[in-house]
Amino acid sequence: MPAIRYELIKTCKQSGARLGRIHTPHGSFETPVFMPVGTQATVKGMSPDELKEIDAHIILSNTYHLFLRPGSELVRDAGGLHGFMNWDRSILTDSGGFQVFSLSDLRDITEEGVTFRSHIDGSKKFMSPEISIKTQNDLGADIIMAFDECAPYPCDFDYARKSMEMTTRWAKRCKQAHARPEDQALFGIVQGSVYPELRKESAKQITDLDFPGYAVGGLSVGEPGEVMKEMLEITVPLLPADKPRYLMGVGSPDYLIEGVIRGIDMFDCVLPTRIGRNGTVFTSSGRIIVRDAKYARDFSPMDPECDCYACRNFTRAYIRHLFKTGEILGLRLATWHNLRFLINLMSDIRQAIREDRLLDFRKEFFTRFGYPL
Ligand code: PRF
Ligand code: ZN
Repeated sequence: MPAIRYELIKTCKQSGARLGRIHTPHGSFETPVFMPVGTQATVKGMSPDELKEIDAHIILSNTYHLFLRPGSELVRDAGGLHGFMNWDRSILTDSGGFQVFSLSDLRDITEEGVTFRSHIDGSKKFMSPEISIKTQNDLGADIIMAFDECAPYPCDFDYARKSMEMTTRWAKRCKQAHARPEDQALFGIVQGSVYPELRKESAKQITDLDFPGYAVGGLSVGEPGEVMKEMLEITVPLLPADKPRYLMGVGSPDYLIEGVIRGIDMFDCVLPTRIGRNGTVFTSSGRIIVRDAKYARDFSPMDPECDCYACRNFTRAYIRHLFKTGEILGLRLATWHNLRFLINLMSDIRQAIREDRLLDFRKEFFTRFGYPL
């Protein structure tokens, strides 16, 4: 038995977007889905019960961070990530193939793997496809990711080609090293930077390896939005229709919608939690900085149209006060609301797919939110 099953429920007649359902050993959820990020085995500021209250069904955690601290054997002995953090729904772990490039310094990349310095204490560490998979087997997430190289942007063609080809060889090694295929689904990752022919070649090489799901990596790393959309249009049609497709590191409302329209089923991003902690929140008419002086006497909720605990119970004026006084509850409420906002958005997107009107939905949402059409 494979670890997960993807069920394609329908495609939107207006946009081609997919409505589906993923079944994992820890439950099932509808797609397109947004996965809140819990880097350190916790979604910052949110308890597992609170995550359930906002209807989160799958969260993401990071191999890189847990490998450095507390170490994967400790997590394994605590009952895996599920037991350690007391989250009994689905989990996906990223492989470290992005964080090792974005967070650590003094990286030395070879065919064997990556030598880097820990961002915590500066000590020298080594990560390879085999070590990433062993670590992810210990962590025990339902979905695990191949160890890839996310090429920087910009990046010349020659570097991007060599990097993409090495990512394919690493993906093969990941598949070989995977010790729990029956209860953990290993996803392959397409790379190729912003070069159409490399994207196509990568999609071919990675799908030839036959993974139970595929991610599009290497995007949302600083390239123009038009380029990201073009890369999705080239890549996604080359991925098999009977497997889930995951766009890594995307979570702004406009790109969630654009990604879904181009056939993506899964997303993750630190954006809602990160901006929430510094006092920026999504509303149905765009982002606001609730810390701003102009909200000092605003006794309306963060978003009058939102059904979350924070919006049902507290005002902008109060939440601003919590931020100004450095109270913990401020970041918690802003985080709570931002996550609920994106989870509601995905639910609205799924409803629009059901009713074959996702392009109309995009137009309405962009107009209300203040994005250019
Ligand atoms: N690879 C991995 N994780 C990622 C990315 C990637 O390319 C990205 C790129 N946006 C985010 N997270 N393994
Ligand atoms: Zn809210």
